[in-house]
Amino acid sequence: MKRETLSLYFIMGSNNTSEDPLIVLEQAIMGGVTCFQYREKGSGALTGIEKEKLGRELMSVCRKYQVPFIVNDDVDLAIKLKADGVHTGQDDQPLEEVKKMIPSSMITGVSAKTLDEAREAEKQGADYIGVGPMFATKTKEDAEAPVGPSTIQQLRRQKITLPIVGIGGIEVGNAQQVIDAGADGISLISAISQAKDPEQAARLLRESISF
Ligand code: 3NM
Repeated sequence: MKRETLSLYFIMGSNNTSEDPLIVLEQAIMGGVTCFQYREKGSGALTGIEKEKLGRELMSVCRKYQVPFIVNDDVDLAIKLKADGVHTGQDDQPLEEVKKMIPSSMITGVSAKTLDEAREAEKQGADYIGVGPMFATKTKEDAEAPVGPSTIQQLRRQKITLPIVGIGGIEVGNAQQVIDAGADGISLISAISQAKDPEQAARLLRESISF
């Protein structure tokens, strides 16, 4: 995948916003979001047919603007929707198994924050890794302590060349630190999903980083 696709990577599920997620996503894309992940997790998250329906609708917004649509964790849903990609965590199905289930064209992302995890992701053919939490976050209920941008710097020093996105607590004021550490992009939920004006929030985030 092109590294630029990861530059402003927006993640959202129905419980990350009090507005209509379809409108939030469209506005975010207008503001410059380059990649989207559908992450339906945590309290009040949709399941079953409702989860699928919202996924389908969000994907059609992405398609309209040719922004890749990636499904978090739910490999079956990614396959069913013909999503552009799937993102898995360390506690989810191993990428090796996921790869056997999905079309070879599908983008695969993995959460990895240690050198071993990053090397394993690379070995198993991940297209990118997500490293976090960069900073304190209230969005993920089971988030661990922040590891900071220096973690990305260390992975780069250890010759991890995979595309990397930083995640967790990223906002306008700290985004460039993540890029300076060696990331190809910033991924975030609340800085856009909770913003009064998601389009403007996305634009300011995009403008706050340079490579
Ligand atoms: N994963 P916000 S942190 C989904 O560290 C997620 O792997 C994380 O939300 C990780 O941008 C996180 O609102 C939450 O902080 C990101």
